[in-house]
Amino acid sequence: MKLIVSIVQNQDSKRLADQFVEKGVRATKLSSTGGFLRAGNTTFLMGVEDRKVDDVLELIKENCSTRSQTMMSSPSYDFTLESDLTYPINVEVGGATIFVLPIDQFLQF
Ligand code: 2BA
Repeated sequence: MKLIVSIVQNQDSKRLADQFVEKGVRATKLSSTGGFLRAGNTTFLMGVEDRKVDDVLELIKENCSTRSQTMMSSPSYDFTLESDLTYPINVEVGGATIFVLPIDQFLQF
């Protein structure tokens, strides 16, 4: 059995959660925040039998899109002439960031 941790954009999370229910994939949905953009995203935790891991990864791939997001550059504090100027930068946010981990034990009481 594996633990799949999948960080997805909020825009994709409802559709993905619906797909998990429809396909019988058990998942826990957590509200999370990206460390870089400081914007909300969604983290799914899934305990998945080894033989189903590829199917779940495919399901995530099909339901999550890469998007471009604009953020303002951090203000500079070096007091040069341009110091107060911030400017927009485009950041490509992936459809899903996924970790697949081995599980030692899976228990339910
Ligand atoms: P954020 O940390 O908010 O990052 C959003 C996007 O900003 C990233 O998209 C990446 O394109 C860019 N980015 C992140 N850190 C950067 C940096 N130091 N310099 C320049 N650009 C940077 P993704 O890579 O698709 O990541 C989407 C979200 O997945 C991340 O949101 C974070 O919540 C999570 N994530 C990505 N890689 C991770 C990792 N190695 N460990 C834990 N969480 C991760």
